[in-house]
Amino acid sequence: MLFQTPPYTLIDLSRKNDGSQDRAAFAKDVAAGLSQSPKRLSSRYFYDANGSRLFQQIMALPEYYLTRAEFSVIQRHRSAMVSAFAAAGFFHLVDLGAGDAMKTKLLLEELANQKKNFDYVPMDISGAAMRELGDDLQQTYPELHVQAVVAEYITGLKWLKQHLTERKVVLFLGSNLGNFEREEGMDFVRQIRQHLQPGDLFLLGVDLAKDPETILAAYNDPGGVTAAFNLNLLSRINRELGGNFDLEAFSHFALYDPQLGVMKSYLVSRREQEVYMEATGARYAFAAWEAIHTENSHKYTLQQAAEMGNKAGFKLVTSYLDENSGFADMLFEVV
Ligand code: AVI
Repeated sequence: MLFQTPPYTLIDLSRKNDGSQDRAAFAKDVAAGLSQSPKRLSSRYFYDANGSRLFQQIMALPEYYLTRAEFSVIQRHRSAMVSAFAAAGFFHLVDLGAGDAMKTKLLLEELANQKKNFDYVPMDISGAAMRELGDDLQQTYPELHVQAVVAEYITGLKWLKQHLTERKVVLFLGSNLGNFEREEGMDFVRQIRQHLQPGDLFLLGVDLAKDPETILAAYNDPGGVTAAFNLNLLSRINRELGGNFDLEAFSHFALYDPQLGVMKSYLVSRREQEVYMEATGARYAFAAWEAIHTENSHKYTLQQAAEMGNKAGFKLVTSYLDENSGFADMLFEVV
């Protein structure tokens, strides 16, 4: 579906339903996750309106270094990044999971200053975010050609391959790769590669392995914003699936495994209890101190991330780092 709103175009490839299919899939996943041992819930359900608002608050926390670090990477290296992107003339700048494009705007500004020849293709599952971004860019860069795509990653990548024939520079920023399991992350990078052509570029945001205390603090802030973000998953089940979770009876628990390089988040049941969910008509039993695993945030060494890119069919061009060498935007080229 195409909506012409000059000068930006909104391409909506999202699955159209009244929400009942999404609710049924959510209920099925929750029921499966709470019935297995150990229990788990997927972090992809964090991001309803409330969860997205809490994530915005997390990004502003002093302990959550990731967003500032990547911002600093782009600020320090934007001139070199833009020169690398535009070295072979016109390109499509594709922004996977663009959201409000807070960090990408630094690159857009630099591209505009250097008068580079490109167009911008933000992609996100949130239609509201893409409309807001389109309107916003229309004000700031009335000359910029923007095609905002509302789609899940793979649908968006397919559209890209079919509809955009010129050279592409794909951004996947924000350490979003870290929320995939290692194998899934590898598969995802491979999928990106399969939708690109030799000469295309891929800029990947990677939170690097560092002092475990620094990482742990980022996911365990004393003000409890991360705890509220994690617990919102239970509130969401209450709101959307008719659950009766008592939020006081669960607590957020986070731990970092420095050998595996993974930050793990849990919700721990503070007592023996049963929770009922209208959507399934079933009860789920919790022993005292039984935990639900809710999120993994994988950290990478530069070497691990480079290897992943190589295995997927990319060649590492360079790694742009922040001043503490704690976060990298790694530039790969399709070979
Ligand atoms: C979205 N993602 C990269 C965040 C992360 O760091 O794993 C989500 C998050 N979870 C807790 N705090 C932030």
